[in-house]
Amino acid sequence: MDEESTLPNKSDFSGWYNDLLWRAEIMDVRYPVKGLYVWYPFGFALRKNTYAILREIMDRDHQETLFPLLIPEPEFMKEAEHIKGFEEEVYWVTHGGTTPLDVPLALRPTSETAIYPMYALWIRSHADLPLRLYQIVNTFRYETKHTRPLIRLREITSFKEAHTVHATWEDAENQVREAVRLYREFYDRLSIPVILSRRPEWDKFPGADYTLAVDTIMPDGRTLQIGTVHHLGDHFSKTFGITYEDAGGNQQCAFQTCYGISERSIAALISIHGDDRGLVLPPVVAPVQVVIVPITIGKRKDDVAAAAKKLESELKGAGFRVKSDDRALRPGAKYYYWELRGVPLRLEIGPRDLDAGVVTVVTRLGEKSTIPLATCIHDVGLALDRLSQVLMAHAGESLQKKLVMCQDILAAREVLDHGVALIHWCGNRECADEMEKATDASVLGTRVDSPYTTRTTGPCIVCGKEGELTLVGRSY
Ligand code: 5CA
Ligand code: ZN
Repeated sequence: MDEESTLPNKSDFSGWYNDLLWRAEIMDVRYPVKGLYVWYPFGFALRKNTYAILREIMDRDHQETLFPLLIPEPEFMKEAEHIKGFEEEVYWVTHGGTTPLDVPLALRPTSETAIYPMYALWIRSHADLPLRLYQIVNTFRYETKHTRPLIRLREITSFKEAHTVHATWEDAENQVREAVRLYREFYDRLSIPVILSRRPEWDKFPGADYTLAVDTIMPDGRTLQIGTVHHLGDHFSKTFGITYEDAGGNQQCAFQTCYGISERSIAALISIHGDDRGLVLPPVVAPVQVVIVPITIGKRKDDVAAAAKKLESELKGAGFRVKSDDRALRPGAKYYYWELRGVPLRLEIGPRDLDAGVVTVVTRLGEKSTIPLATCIHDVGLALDRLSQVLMAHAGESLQKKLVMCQDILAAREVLDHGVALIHWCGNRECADEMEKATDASVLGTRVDSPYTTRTTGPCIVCGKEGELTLVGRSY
C-alpha cells in the first residue's frame, strides 16, 4: 500500500469514490471490458453480508430460483413495450463457434421473458397463486450513459429480481406495497435513508402499469435509484398466456409484479457512510466488525500478544467477526489500514490496559472509551449497536438537509447544485419538460408516503394548477 498518496477528501465525491474502491479493495476497475468490474475478496465479503440480509428478508415469503442467462429471440420479442424499452441495451449471442445460430439468444437484461413462459406452464389454478419467486443473478445491459463501478454496469453482477403472480390487479397492488415495505426494511438495516416516488409515465419500466422507485441522495446531492417495484398489470400475462382457473372453473388472466435491487445498494452504503479516512461500514455488513491491535512495543510483548489472542477467541466465540492484527507494523499504520476498510470498532490492548484489566475501544467515528475485559462481549455488542444508530441518525439528517421544498424554479435551481428539490407539479408533461429544461434536472416522480403530510398539494411551480408533491433531482 502506498501511504504517501492519500484518499481525496469526500467533498471531491467522484475522486473519493473511485479512489476508495481500489484502496479499500472493493472493486478493481482494470478489467479490459467497459462497464465490467472485478470484486476483490474484501468487496465480495461485503456483498455477501449485504445480500445475506436481502435473502433473509426475501426468504420469508418468496422462494429462490435460478433461470437461464440466455433468452431465445422470439420470446424476447413478444411484449412490444418491453422490447422497445430494452432493444438498444441487449447483447446478442449469434454464433455457436463459427456456426450462426438458428435462433439468436439474448443475454438477459432482466428476466421477464425468460421466466414468464415457464410461469405459463406452471400456473394452472387459483390454488397456485400467489406465486412469489426471486433470483440473484448477473444481467447484461449495453448502457450508453457513463458507466461507473457498482452504479452503472454493463454486467450487473448482483441483480436480485423478484417476479410475482396474482389472481387480481388489487392483489398485485398489495404485493407492490409489500415489496416497498421489504425494500424499506432492507435499507433501514443498512442505515440508508430512502425516498419513495412514483415515476412519471414516460419513465416507468417498459411493460409496467406503473413504477415505484426507491432513491437515496448521494453526498454530492445527486440521486441514486437503488430499487424499483413495478406493477405489471396483465401486460405480460396476456402476452405469455399466464392464466388460471378460478373457483368457478373459468379461465382468468393473472396479474403480475416484479421488483429489483442491484449492487447499487453497495454503492449507496459506501457513499453515504464513508468519510475522509475511508469506508465506514454498518456493523451488520462489515466483513470485519472488530479489529484488535496489540500494543506490543517494549516489555511484556508476550503477555499482550497472548491477551489479544484470548480476546479474539472470546469475541469470535460470541459470534463477532473479529481480527487480531499482529503484523509487524506500527500501531498507527494498522489504524490507518483498518479505518480505510471501515471496521466499526478497534480494540487496543497494551501493558497498562492489561494491568488495569481493561481494553481501549475506539469507534470508526473516533469515540474513545475504556471497557473492562470481564464484560467485553456485552460492551462490544452495545458499542456496535450504538454505532449503527448513530450512522442511521447521521445519514437521515444529511438526507433531510439535501431535500428542500422550493416554491419556484429559481429556488429549485439553486437547491439542485447540492440536493433534491421538492416542488408541486400538476402532472402534465409540458410542465415537466419546462421544469427539466430550466433546471437541468429530471422529474423523479410524485412523492409517495411523504412525511410532509400537512401540505401534499399546492400550485404547480410551472402553471399554477393544483399539483402533487414531486421530487426533482439530478440522478446517476
Ligand atoms: N425487471 C425489473 C424488476 S427486477 C427491472 O429490471 N427493473 S429495473 O430496470 O428498474 O432494475 C432494477 C434495479 O436495478 C434498478 O432500480 C437499479 O437500482 C438497478 N439497475 C438498473 N440498471 C443498472 C445498471 N446498469 N447497473 C447497476 N444497477 C442497475
Ligand atoms: Zn403544471
